[in-house]
Amino acid sequence: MKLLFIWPNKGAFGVKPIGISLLSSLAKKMGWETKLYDTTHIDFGYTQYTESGVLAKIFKDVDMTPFGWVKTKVDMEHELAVTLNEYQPDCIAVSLLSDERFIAVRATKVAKAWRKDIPVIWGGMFPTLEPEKALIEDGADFVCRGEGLEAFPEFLLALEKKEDLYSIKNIWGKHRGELIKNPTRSLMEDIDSLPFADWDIFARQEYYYKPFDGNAYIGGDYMTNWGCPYNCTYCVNHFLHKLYDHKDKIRRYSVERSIKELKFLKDKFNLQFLRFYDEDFLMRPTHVLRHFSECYLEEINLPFVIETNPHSVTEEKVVLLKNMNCVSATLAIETGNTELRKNLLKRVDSEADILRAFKIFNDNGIRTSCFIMLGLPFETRATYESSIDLVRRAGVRYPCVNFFFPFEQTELREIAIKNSFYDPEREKVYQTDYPALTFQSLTSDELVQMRNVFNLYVKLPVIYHSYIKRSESADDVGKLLREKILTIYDETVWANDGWFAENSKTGFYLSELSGILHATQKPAYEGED
Ligand code: B12
Ligand code: SF4
Repeated sequence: MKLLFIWPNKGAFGVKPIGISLLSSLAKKMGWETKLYDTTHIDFGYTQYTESGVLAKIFKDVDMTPFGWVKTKVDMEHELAVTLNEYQPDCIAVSLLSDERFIAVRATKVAKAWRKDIPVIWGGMFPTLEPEKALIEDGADFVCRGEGLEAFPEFLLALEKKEDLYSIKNIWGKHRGELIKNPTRSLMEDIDSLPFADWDIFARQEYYYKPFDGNAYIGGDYMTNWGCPYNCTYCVNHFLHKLYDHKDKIRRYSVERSIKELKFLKDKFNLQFLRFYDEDFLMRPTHVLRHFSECYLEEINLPFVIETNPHSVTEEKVVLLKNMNCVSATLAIETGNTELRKNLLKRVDSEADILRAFKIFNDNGIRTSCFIMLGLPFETRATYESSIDLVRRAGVRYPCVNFFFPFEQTELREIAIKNSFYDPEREKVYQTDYPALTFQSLTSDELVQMRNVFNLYVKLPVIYHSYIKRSESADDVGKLLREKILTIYDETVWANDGWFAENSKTGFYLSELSGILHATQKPAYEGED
């Protein structure tokens, strides 16, 4: 039997989704042949994250084209139809997040036009959150609601044996015009029993190469801790807690299993770098991290990056990370405004936790990054300035600021709609560089400029701030000033690994900026002829 995975990827390069890797491995274990069709290489007309990130000084400009990071205009419908004809699958498995829905709908139409009776099953975050929309509006025949680790193999087995497809827990379907909603099963307990990730289906280099600090590395994608117990209002986790009746515990691969799998992947794919996707890498007892750290150092010893919550950071854990070759940690700050962070976002970490956590990472020489969401409900110029202020005080080396998007089934989406910041009738696709919400006191164009200069305010001394502010206006003077400020940024911040370093040219920079401002300013009175 043949299974075609479709990953309707809108943006990400350098990634091998863990869900597809595991499901493909499980299917192969059952004797199915698998193949992947994905849209990573297709230009759908959206600004790429890396492009807008370079503009906003979030990333260094690394030429990734030699590693296959190239998007082109492709007729997806034609390309997928060719794949279907050549491969002749028995089932189509689409894995998608919310912002990939529009591509998934197009791909599903192609599949159903190719063969009306081909079973198309959707899984991943969007169908988990909105199964009815996926089935009724989007054309999926089946949906996996929640975890697929046990449900999907059962589904494939039923398909293979031509048995009942409509009474499998987690799988919803349409049968003779009726919606079949099966109950949710508990999460799989023994995740150690899963087969190793199947990366053979990721056959091209663009899934592997990742840029880091100006260079490109062959990278691996891995997750050791599964889940997060918190309930931030903008995140899917509070929905997932309800879905699993609050019985979803944090699951974790044993140290032995992780190390064995990482060693296998490292050797097979010549890995040079690892990215851990645990929502909070440090959410584990210190003794467990110590054991992992020792084994990792001995068997794997690749540089790696993590994400963690300021709440979980301790000096002892960070020292262990440093010893095991952790090169970067990203921590969420989201907003510098305490009221918004605590009461609107319901984050558990305080400002003191944030300041303490960054200090520990900085003191131990691990590169830091943070997430900031701009354009949150109730955002104002003042809340924006408090974010700049907190990121400055925390000493974040590479701040990463993106726009907030109100994803389905989140509490913050409801708040955004109720307070007229977001119109669900005009649903947009998530873009890092354009606000999804609208505000009375800030225009979308102003917000775009605010994102683009966020890091300039954070990194450059206050003496430059009035020029940065003036450069937020996209008139001729603003554009010239911005150009100059970006050069100053390159010479004082990028050249010093993300930390501002005074150089002998400060006086020169300031006189240039002042020159631009004054040369282009019209005199108040030009005299009479
Ligand atoms: C790794 C990760 C990424 C990676 C890889 C993304 C990917 N395509 O896999 C990268 C860095 C690229 C990424 C980017 C983004 N991400 Co992200 N990411 C994650 C993270 C931390 C882990 C995902 C993961 O691998 N989980 C482990 C695997 C095993 O689970 P899974 O993928 O869900 O798959 C299981 C089931 O869903 C199901 N399943 C999945 N597919 C299928 C298919 C079929 C046929 C079946 C039957 C079952 C099935 O079975 C699998 C096994 O149980 C999640 C958080 C989370 N809790 O999931 C956020 C998360 C998925 N990301 C999110 C977001 C918002 C983003 C970004 C928009 C962020 C940004 N600022 O740019 C971008 C979007 C880019 C994109 N469209 O790919 C949101 C998604 C919200 C939503 N409604 O879609 C999440 C849930 C974070 C959150 N807490 O809100 N992300
Ligand atoms: S801490 Fe992160 S992963 Fe956990 S609920 Fe909050 S946003 Fe989601």
